[in-house]
Amino acid sequence: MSDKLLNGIIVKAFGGFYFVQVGNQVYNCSLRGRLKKAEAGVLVGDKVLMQALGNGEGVVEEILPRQNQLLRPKAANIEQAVLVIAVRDPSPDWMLLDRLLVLVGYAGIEPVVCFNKEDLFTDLSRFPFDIYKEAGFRVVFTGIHNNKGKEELQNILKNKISIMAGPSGVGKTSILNMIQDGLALTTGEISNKLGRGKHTTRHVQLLPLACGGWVADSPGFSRLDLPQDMTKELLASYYPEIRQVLGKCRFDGCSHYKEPDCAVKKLVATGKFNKERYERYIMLLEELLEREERY
Ligand SMILES: Nc1nc2c(ncn2[C@@H]2O[C@H](COP(=O)(O)OP(=O)(O)O)[C@@H](O)[C@H]2O)c(=O)[nH]1
Ligand SMILES: [Mg+2]
Ligand SMILES: [Zn+2]
Repeated sequence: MSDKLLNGIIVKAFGGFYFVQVGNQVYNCSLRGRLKKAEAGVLVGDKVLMQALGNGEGVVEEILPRQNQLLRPKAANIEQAVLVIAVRDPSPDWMLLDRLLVLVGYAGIEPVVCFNKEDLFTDLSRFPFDIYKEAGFRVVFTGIHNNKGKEELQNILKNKISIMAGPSGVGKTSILNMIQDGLALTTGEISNKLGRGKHTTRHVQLLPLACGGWVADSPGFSRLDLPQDMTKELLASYYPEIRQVLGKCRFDGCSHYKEPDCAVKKLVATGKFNKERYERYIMLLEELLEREERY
């Protein structure tokens, strides 16, 4: 037993126990009493100070300030979200992708667009997949049967705390298996403690990567609301296509919808902002406008 506090990160929370990783070791910790009353709770991803008690056990003494906090799934300090969409089976839900890009931007998390099941591409043309890269997003194509994009994704995940997100069936869990030789804790005691085998994605857990960093799987979902305090200015700010012509519309508060002389609509007309993606922007905007009317 030592009085020295260790810096760690909560990689899993389960049944009142908190699994804290310090270097290559994971401690099974309880919380110091006053932390149990903390309003937002203690979350996976929280950086903590802990006291080791021996036997691989410990006590979490302090939660360090959070960089951000996610509600669904519940996690803290997520830096990057890998938004996974299958090129086929299930067919791409572009509305969901655009919505996720907005939600991730709102949460202050860096998005990465991952088009999986690359082997199922039939069309040689990658349109409309390429419009995301052209818009300025980081895009990776993956395929689990030929390790397509494996190294690229490992590099993207390196030294960051990331989460996989996207509808179910697109291959989020398969992709994690593909990159698992990059997962640090694949054998031995620690991985048993983390219960990787049984891990169904209801509880978030951070899987440590051999190259440094962590990645969390997450359950699939199909419907997410825009946050209550989202504004039309904020919404527009998550579109790199709109950002590039910011301030060039005739009206200052232009929502790039029904206003005349709109620089964004000019981009759409000249094909520089994909028309379908613009139309999905309008759907999200209308969602916000309807909400304003209701209150
Ligand atoms: N053809 C093909 N199938 C894949 C690929 N990735 C995943 N799958 C399959 O898609 C199905 C759903 O995968 P899963 O990882 O469970 O998706 P999740 O719900 O997003 O976690 C499984 O049958 C996988 O074998 C891929 O790159 N190519
Ligand atoms: Mg899964
Ligand atoms: Zn405009």
